[in-house]
Amino acid sequence: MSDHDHEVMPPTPGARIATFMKRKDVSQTFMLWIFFTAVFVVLGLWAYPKWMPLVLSKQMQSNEDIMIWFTVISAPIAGVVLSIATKSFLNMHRGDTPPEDGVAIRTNGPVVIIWTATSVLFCIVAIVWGLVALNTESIAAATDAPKSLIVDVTGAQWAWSFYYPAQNIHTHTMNIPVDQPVTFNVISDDVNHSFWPVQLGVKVDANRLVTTIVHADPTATGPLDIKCAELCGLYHAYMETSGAVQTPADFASWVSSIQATGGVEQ
Ligand SMILES: [Cu+2]
Repeated sequence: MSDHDHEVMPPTPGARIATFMKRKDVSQTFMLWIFFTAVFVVLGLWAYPKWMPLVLSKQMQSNEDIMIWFTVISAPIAGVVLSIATKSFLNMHRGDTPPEDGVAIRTNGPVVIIWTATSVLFCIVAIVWGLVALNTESIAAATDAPKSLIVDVTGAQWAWSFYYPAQNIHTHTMNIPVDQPVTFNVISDDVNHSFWPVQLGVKVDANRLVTTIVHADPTATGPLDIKCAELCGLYHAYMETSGAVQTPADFASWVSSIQATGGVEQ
């Protein structure tokens, strides 16, 4: 005999919900839902900013914001799935006679409408958010171009190299000054790579014969990890170098120290 057999349908939707919520399995699942939702909200708002890489640019800040808010928005949904799964697991039946299935909800009009509409809404928010960010970024890149520091980035199996045309220096580490927009002209000498200065929050393909351009606005000083984000052969995992977002004075002395040794970083 399952619980459902003795249920008498109350007359109004409000009374039906109240009866539904009084069921022990439902109230326990509800408490689990609150718990898991809270866990994910705390994870998004408190743990992510501690776990993610340093934020050294506007772009990295907006990446982090998106990660945090999407985690918070999806927390109740992950919570529903986990709470039902946990409750089902704890209730698991032992023995030869499985209980009857519960009432199907796939034919329940309001439930289907609510979950479809909610999913559509989330997708639209994500698409609009992404397109607005992309467009804002393109406008900023064009507006900032005249005052940007230019860095020509070359990927080759398996190292990055940099050329600063205005300063006429060749380097294998990449320093840039804070509070000045920077434009990276990225190309490859051989196979496809992907230029990824982690703490700047930008990542762009490095292709042979075609220059790809990416733009960043450094907002804080700190160390940079520069990696390849496209599987490019045997030593792909070791295709990394370092650098820093520096104060303008530190950047200027780094540049002149390289110019003093013939324009090539030792
Ligand atoms: Cu690579």
